[in-house]
Amino acid sequence: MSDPQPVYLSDYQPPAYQVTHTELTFDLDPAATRVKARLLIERNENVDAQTPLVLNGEQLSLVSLAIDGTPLAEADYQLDEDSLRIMQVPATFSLESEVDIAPGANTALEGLYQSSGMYCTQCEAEGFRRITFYPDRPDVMATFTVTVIGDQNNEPVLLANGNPVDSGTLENGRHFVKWEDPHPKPCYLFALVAGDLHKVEDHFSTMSGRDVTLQIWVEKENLDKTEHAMASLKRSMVWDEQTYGREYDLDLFMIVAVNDFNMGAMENKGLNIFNSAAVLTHPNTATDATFQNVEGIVAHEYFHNWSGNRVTCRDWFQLSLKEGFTVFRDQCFSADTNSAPVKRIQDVSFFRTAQFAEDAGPTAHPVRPDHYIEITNFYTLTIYEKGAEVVRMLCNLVGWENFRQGADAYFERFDGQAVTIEDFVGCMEEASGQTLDQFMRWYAQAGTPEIDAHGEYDYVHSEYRLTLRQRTPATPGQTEKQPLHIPVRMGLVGTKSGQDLTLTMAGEVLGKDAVIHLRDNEQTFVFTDVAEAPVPSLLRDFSAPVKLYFPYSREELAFLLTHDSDGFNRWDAGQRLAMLALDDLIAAHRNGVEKVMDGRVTEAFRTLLTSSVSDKAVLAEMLTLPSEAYIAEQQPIVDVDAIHAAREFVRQSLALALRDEFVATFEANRSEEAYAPTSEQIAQRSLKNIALSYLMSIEDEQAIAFCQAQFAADHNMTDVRYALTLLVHSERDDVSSPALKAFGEKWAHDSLVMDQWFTIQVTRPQPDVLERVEFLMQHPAFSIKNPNKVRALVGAFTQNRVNFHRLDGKGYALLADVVIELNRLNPEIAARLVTPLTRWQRFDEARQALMHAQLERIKKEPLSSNVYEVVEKALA
Ligand code: B3K
Ligand code: ZN
Repeated sequence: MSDPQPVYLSDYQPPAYQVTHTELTFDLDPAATRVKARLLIERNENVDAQTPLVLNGEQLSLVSLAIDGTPLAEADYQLDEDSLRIMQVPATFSLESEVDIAPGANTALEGLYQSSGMYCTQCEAEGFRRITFYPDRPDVMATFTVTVIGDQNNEPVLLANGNPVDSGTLENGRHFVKWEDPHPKPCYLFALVAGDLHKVEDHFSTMSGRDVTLQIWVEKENLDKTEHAMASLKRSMVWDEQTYGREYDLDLFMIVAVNDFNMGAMENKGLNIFNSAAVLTHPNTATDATFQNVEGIVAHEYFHNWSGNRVTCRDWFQLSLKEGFTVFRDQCFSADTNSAPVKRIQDVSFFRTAQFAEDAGPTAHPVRPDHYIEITNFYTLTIYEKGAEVVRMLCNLVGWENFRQGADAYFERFDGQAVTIEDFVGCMEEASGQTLDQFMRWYAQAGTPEIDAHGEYDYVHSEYRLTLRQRTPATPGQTEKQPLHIPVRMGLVGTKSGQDLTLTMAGEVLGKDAVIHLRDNEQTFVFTDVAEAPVPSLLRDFSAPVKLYFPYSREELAFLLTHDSDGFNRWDAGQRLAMLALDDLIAAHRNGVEKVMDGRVTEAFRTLLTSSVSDKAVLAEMLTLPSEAYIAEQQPIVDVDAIHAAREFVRQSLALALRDEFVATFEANRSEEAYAPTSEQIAQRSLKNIALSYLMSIEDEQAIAFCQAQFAADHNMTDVRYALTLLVHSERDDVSSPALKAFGEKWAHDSLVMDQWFTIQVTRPQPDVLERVEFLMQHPAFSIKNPNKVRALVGAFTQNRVNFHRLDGKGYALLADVVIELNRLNPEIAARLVTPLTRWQRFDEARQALMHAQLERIKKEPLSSNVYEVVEKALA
């Protein structure tokens, strides 16, 4: 077997043939589903008549093949493992094919497969080629007519994209439904679902007064878990009309929940398919975080109807065209719907931890990659989240009015087309009159830019000189980096007044909050008429996805923590202050020196807890210390034990010093009110629970009693899960075990709750966790074939830093075992799961060797292209 080869963006060629209409008939059967396809095909202009027709096809068993009704002889075509080549075709013709596929044996969850007995599909990016022979590329867009035939008892519900146009009964207890989708679409947006499903139905009246039927299809026992998704869907529809002027375009919009799904959800035209974890909620089974996640994902998939479906990507290198833009849209929706500052803090906090790590590792790639082996490996934080940051910068650069005008032009001009990132940015250039050539480098250059900043106040001339220097570290395959256009939003906070000072540059008054543009490697910005010595507040609201270094003193950070007018930077000042203290403690731990708590952090926390920060959600974020993963990102060599010890020391010191304040905060925010996922309630619960977590870090009797009471009160899953986690993570087995057992017994029937039960126990800091993972992998509620279970148990374990990185290497070996098994069953999930091992270069020599050895062991296996690509990069 030869090694898989990369595909290059520079090799892009338009398709030689277009499919104008696609007719499919599925006769469902787990072992042999017969798929009949009739494709109306046209040769494109200027294509040589001798050009063969090449179709993709994998794992299909060909039954028959005909052109315009005439069967093809074997000599007329070539069939190999992944393609079908027909040597001679007319300029316009219909291609009829019949193939058999085996959805019951499909564990990769790509193409047509079965989940809990029902049939469903996942075609993005290249799954359609496992359904029928087809030009499986997004720049081939066709209208679809689909007939689904199934068993009346097992599959009473038969769904596909668009509108149902016919149905009826057939012989042998079979029946059919015929669907028509009038909007031309690429085949990655095709979907089919069949099974014993039940629906919740609602209606939406669009801005032009059309009635749209909304349906959420679930297994019967989940009918009471759909309310929040439905409400979120309706809010998304209103938001897209009001914010982007975009209306839904079919009479029916369906969401289906399936239990086995590789990702969160999929935006198939008119028939979104969701991982059940990303759509089902109930106050008793889902946490606040899940409620918010569901709202965001429902919105994201709905927004794709325009940013992705009506206007799609020319090729998969343009993936961020739809994903970055749509993440930006869903982030804005959630910010408008809930608390904007908290949404930004949470997004950036996650981004700086996870995307920065990706961008600094062996799989770093640009927002628009220029080559890939397996596109499935590129559904990454860089494509999604960094892509969204780039669109956000673009929006801020041109201003919302121009951005909206550019978006209107984009949707109108390219409706029904498959386009590129240049087409999108071009619309923004046109709308704003700005040239964005340098800005385009954000799409091409991988790695996180770093800005070194320093400032000087000149008392004599009342000037503040701010010097910014940028550099982007080399990334694999990209050693030379060019300067980027980095918008830095900033203010100067007067040290006497505590107020933002007016910014004047070259005689121009910019206001109290302004954006300066760093375009060169180094630039000095001179602010005049600065009446008092300022502390600069830089990169407000995280105005660019960069690392910004400024030599702040702890006093200056404490000052910004209370005085910065930018809520995001107030939070960030707190994080920076905590990081300085943590750095000292990590060093102390490593050197075996006694750890001493920095009193300035304690005082800052006291001020936060006692002054009335009005937004409780923001306060909860400010009281949250940087995560171990984030702290690790800041260290040259990651010392997992020192990081854990330092962070625990800070938590305990704060709890001891501010015990009364935490108790008061906890008690003041308890509530008997009926659960609702409102911003107010969520904020209050977060604040109460963060206080509780500090109290539990010292595990005194009162803290344990608080936790036990909250657990026993069983008021809602957010509070139950929080209390349970603290109890299970406690040192005391008499506290930990009974709660865990009670919860496991109570929720044995609920798969999504059992996922939480897995996660809670394998994220304990105590050293017995690895054995517990091995034990739980044999638990009846676990299945290696279900991605949610794998993530909840094995994925969660790899985030348990002290245990996964044990020095005997058993954590790494366990992960490698699972990756090797999943490589055969589900390559997409295997390739994602292996990520922590690919970061081996970040650790000490002993761990490096252990991780490297496991990667080598994986590499000896016959690998899927997915795992091959990741492991190959990690070992390069
Ligand atoms: N577009 C899908 C991605 C599915 C790809 C899986 N290989 C989800 C989303 O971004 O909405
Ligand atoms: Zn998406």
